[in-house]
Amino acid sequence: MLRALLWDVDGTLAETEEQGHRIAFNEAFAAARLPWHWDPTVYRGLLAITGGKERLRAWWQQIDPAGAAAPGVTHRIALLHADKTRRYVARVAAGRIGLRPGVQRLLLQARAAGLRQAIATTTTADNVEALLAATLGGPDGLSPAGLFDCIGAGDVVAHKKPAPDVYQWVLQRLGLQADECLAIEDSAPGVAAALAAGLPVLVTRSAYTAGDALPPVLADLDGLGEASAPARGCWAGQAWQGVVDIEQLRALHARPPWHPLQRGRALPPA
Ligand code: XBP
Ligand code: MG
Repeated sequence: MLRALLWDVDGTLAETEEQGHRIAFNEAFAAARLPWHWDPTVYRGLLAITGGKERLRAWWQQIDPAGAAAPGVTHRIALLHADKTRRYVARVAAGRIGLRPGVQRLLLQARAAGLRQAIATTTTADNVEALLAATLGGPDGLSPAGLFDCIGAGDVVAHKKPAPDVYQWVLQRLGLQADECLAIEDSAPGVAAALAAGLPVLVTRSAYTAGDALPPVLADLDGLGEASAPARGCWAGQAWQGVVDIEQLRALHARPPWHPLQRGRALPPA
């Protein structure tokens, strides 16, 4: 039985990578007088490394292995990343990043249907709070605390996605088994983390992951869809187009066995 939706953040709730993180990294590089710039092509490659501090270290090692091994690098990365986080939070707080189509609708439907909801992300907790406050909060808005039972973010676990740790951390706090939940993800590291935690997965591909090779999952779509712009993709092994709602998610999740589908053997039509 489906009891909870576990949401990824970057790329899933919002197109934060291109509209927020990449720009904030580049602004932090300029402010630190570093001759670094991550254009979209470079950044796409760097997204294989999850976590901003980890991404910075990998980049440093790539372009300057000796410098990256020097004393004090961890501290410099921490300072650079803290500045990047401040800049990202400011962009989000200024309303420059909105939720992806269908996200707010599905969050509200899930709450009305009595499903529990949680966040499982590699991004910094401050970034998540800023995004939720800017997009859902406000005088007439939703309280993120009222929507999410648990927020697993950033350094709450030692090993970020594709390790399953953040999903396991969230499952433990929710007191739920993996097969009582559905993870909503957009990227290869995120899908790998969710599958490694034993979760059924729905993918809503984002701008940076639209063409990526991903393992088979319950549904692999280009978004959640709205009536004016339905989502397209693969649903339970079949070509599909429509608007993702809670009843469909319950049916998808309840359709036994979903494990073979995620191992790549498509089920026959229902
Ligand atoms: C995606 C990420 C994040 C952000 C950067 O996370 O890899 O690391 O790119 O965030 P997810 P920080 O899709 O799991 O939300 O700089 O705060 O680490
Ligand atoms: Mg993501």
